[in-house]
Amino acid sequence: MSKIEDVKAKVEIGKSKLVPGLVQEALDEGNKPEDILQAMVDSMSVVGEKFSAGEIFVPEMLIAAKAMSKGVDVLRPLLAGDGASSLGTCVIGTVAGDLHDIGKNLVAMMIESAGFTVVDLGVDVPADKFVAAIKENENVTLVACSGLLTTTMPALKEAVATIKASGLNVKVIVGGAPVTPEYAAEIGADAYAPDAGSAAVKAKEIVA
Ligand code: B1M
Repeated sequence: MSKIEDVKAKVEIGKSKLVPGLVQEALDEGNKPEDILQAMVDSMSVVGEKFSAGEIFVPEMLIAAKAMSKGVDVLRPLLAGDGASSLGTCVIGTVAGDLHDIGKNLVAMMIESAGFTVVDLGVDVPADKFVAAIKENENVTLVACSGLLTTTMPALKEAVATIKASGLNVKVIVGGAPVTPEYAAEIGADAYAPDAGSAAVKAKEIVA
């Protein structure tokens, strides 16, 4: 088994203590950080499929997510760029009722590397907390809202509507597995991105 396959296998079974060392070994073997990250994202897809099939349950999903987060910590300095910020501040969070944060954290990392200062509100963020954060922080140009559940898509809609209704001059980008470009347009977001890399590209475009 290659080191990268080993990382994938250990994330799937939630070996949090082993994953950081294996990620480092995969890097030392010359694997690209992007490829190691993709292997861990693939692990989470397998975990999701097993959950859907009733082969594993919430605790197993949770420990796999923890293992991936530990692996991402090792990659962060290699993926995050120099963080020189000139595009203003991005307020980011996962919408109300939704506790998924791995994708949101990757989006935050890539947006930061694109040149934004990032204020991360975490998960389960009510719509009015996004608005409060825009007011409380300096030079907020962008709000990024993540949603991973079909049941929290209405919360995404409410977040965008509340931010827009506030009249504050910010752009809003949305994304997450159940979100489509059509839904993003329908709820009045300024942009949609399917993954963290394209979220950073779109973020720069809409703020420019
Ligand atoms: Co949950 N979960 N989960 N879960 N979970 C999913 C999402 C699910 C698809 C699993 C499944 O059934 N196959 C399913 C949702 C089904 C649906 O709504 N259609 C699901 C469910 C049902 C649930 C619970 C309801 C289970 C239960 O309790 N019965 C529950 C809900 C809790 C809640 O939020 N209120 C729940 C709980 C959890 C855990 C807490 C145990 C854990 C999350 C831990 C954590 O995040 N710290 C968890 C996990 C780990 C998953 C899976 C397995 C993995 C998610 C993940 O991290 N993926 C997931 C299955 C799957 O995704 N295949 C699943 C890796 C990550 C890199 O991808 O988050 O998609 P993702 O992010 C991508 C893109 O979506 C995009 O870029 C990212 C990277 O490129 N993106 C953006 C994300 N945000 C963006 C924002 C943008 C742009 C792009 O702009 C702002």
